[in-house]
Amino acid sequence: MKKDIKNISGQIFHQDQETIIAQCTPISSQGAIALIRMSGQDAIEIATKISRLASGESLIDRPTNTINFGWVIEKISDTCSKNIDQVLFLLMRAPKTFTGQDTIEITCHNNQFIVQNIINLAISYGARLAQNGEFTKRAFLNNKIDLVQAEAINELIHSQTQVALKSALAQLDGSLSSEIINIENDLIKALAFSEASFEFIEDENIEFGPQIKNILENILKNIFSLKKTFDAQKQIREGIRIAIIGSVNAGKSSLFNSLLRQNRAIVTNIAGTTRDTIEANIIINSNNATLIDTAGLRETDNQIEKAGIEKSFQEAEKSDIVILVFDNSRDLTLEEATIYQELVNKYCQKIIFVKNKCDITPVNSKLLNNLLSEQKENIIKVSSLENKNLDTLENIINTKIKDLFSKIQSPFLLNKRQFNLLHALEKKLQEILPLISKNPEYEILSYHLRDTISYLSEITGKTVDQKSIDLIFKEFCVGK
Ligand SMILES: Nc1nc2c(ncn2[C@@H]2O[C@H](COP(=O)(O)OP(=O)(O)O)[C@@H](O)[C@H]2O)c(=O)[nH]1
Ligand SMILES: [Mg+2]
Repeated sequence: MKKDIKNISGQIFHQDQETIIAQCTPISSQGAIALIRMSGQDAIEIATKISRLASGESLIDRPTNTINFGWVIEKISDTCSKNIDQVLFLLMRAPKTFTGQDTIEITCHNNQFIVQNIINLAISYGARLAQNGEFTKRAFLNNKIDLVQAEAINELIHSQTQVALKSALAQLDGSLSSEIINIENDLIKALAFSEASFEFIEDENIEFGPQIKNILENILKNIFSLKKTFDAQKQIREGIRIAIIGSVNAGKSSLFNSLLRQNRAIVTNIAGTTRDTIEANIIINSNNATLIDTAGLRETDNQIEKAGIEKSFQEAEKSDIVILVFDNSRDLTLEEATIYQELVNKYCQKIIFVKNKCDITPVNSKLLNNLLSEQKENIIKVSSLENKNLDTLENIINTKIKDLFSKIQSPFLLNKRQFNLLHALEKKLQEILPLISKNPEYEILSYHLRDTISYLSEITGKTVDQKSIDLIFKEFCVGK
């Protein structure tokens, strides 16, 4: 059953009225309670059929926004029923609900048999299982939230770092949306100037071009700074990557193990082959990070293997922080020095320079010292074997993480879709700017400005089409 609904800009969507149901809490054996959510036109009626309230009332007669204690029951005959679980029914009537529809939330005991029984019972009375993100999609279609906010809910669930969490919360509040609305208002202002100029076409003294140009240039500046945060933000949202790079035998794996042991909150260990990389999740300063141990530069037949070089550079590129490890007990070879120099030139900002094996008396390391001559403040001497100075190394890692975070301001962009749309808008504005010459053709200008406004509303979803909406919500988990 579908109903046509209009969104803010008058677009019509086919809204599903069917009653949907899903478990909202994670499906796991841990945790005392589980939450099941049901939304749609028959939600309250279905819940009434599968419920018996302790008060003796019927759920359907209860006022909105009430918590009702009782049982989920399965009717066996007209006179006989069996209890499935003792639960709380949260009853919320449309339109003041998350989805904008009648909603029932059932808090039951967290046992998969109980949860499944309740869901199956509701289905037997006409509900159906919700698809990924379907609750949020309904909230969007009912104008409860815009697309940026809907996407923020998804980000919130998947946030890997504190900063990502904060930013998703800010987006939920509509901070990016309001930024977009500001740009939109400016574009409308530019359009208004352009339209007004039709009327003063004969009047040589009135010139709107510079004003329009000014507005567009300011918008471009705005877009530029929004876009700039995207890369940093993306990596941080997914968690920081810290790669350990260096020659074979420098002590990378030992350092990897020592750092992991110090940070006991190891979640997983994803092992590749010894020739490949090993990754482990660690939590540094309540942020999720991935520590990567690389195979390193290996010399065979007096030549460093190409694969090792490529892999090291690839990892440096992908990572946010690089721990470049040198063996303090030997000098670099000429070939190594050249390769590391290239790495340093390319990724200097990311690198923490580590001289390992400082428990051994150092040799005269001319090439190594030469390479590090400009990094004096950035070099740290450690011993992975004796766990010497690892705390200092961790402090340096923490400072680097803080630096990365401080570069990001809220509101910032959340995903590739938003980034691409802003990029398209930027290109379009850059095309329009040259049109504003001494005597611009205001009709053409107006046409293009209208076009840019439509680009923009795609970010918040005001003009987005049904197919892209379906795609966006598919990324969500069931129950959201
Ligand atoms: N003396 C000393 N030996 C170390 C230290 N770190 C690693 N080693 C030794 O160096 C060798 C290579 O270490 P490994 O961690 O496998 O190096 P990788 O090839 O860079 O991963 C091993 O024999 C380690 O015991 C250190 O800080 N001091
Ligand atoms: Mg190793």
